[in-house]
Amino acid sequence: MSATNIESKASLTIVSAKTSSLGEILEILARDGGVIVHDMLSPETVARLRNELDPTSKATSVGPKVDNKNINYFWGEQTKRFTRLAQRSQTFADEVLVHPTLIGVADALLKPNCASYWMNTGQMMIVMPSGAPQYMHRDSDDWPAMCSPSTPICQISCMFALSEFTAENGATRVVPGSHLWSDYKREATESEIAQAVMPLGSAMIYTGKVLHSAGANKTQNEPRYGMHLSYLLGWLTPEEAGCLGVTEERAKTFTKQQQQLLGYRCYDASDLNGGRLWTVDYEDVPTGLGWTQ
Ligand SMILES: O=C(O)CCC(=O)C(=O)O
Repeated sequence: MSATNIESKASLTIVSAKTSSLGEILEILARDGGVIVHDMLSPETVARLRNELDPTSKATSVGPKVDNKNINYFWGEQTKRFTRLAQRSQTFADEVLVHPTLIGVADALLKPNCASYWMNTGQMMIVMPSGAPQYMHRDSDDWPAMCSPSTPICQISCMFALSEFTAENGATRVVPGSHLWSDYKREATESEIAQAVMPLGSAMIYTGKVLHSAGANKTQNEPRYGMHLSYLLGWLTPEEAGCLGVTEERAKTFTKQQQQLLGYRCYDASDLNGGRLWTVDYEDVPTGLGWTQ
C-alpha cells in the first residue's frame, strides 16, 4: 500500500505494526527514509494519551514563546507545542517511549554508532486551522556536522497520528529518498513531496536525514494532533532536556530503559573504547543522586 500526494508522483509505503516485520520496515526506511506504519497504537491507547495530555493541550497557546522570527516560522504560528510528555502521561512513558517497533528501529540504526541512545524529544505538535506549511528541513540539521549524505544516521523520528492525518488538516509532508541525495542544499520540487495521510493510531517513522515539514491545516475547525518522538545517539545533546522535564520522584518509578531514554542514566561506552558521559559525582545518575533502589 502507499499514501500518494494527489498533486505529485511521490508516495510513502504503508505497512502495519501488526503484520509487518522489522526487516521490512528497515528495508523501506533504507530506500525511502520514511515509512507509514498502521496500528502502532490502539484507539484505546490514543484516547488515554489524548485524555492525559488534554489539560496541557488546552492550556497551551499557539505559536512560539521566543522572540526570533526564524524560530517562530519553524515552530508554526498556528501550532501548539509542548514537551515533558513522560511527566504528563503515564501512557506515553509506558506505551510510546518504549514502543517495541520504534526500539527495534533505533536498535538497528543507532546502536552501531553508540553504546546507548536517548530521547531527543517527545513533543505534541498540534497544528491548528489556518497555519502556513512549515519549511522543509531534516531533523539532523540540529547537529550540522552529522547531517550530510556521508555521515551515519544520528537520529530516528516518529510522528504519531493522535487524530486522523489528512491532506487538508496538515499531514506531515515528506520527500521520500531525500536522505540519499548527494546535495543536501537542494530544494524539493512539489512533485517530489508525499504526504503522510494516515488513520488515528498510525505513525510515520523517518530518519533524521529525510526532508519533511508539517503541512498547512486548511480546515475550518479540525486540529491535527501529532505526537513526535525521536531518539538520538547517546553522545549528542538532545533538543529536549529530558531529565529536567521529569521529576526525580517520578523517574524512580520508571524502568531502567525508561530512565536511560530520559537521561536518568549515564552514557557508558567504556567497554567500547569510548567515554562514560552524563555522570553525577562520576557515578551513574541514580547512584550519584543517592537513590537507594
Ligand atoms: O508537525 C509535523 O508534521 C512535522 C513537524 C516537524 O517536522 C518539526 O517541527 O520538526
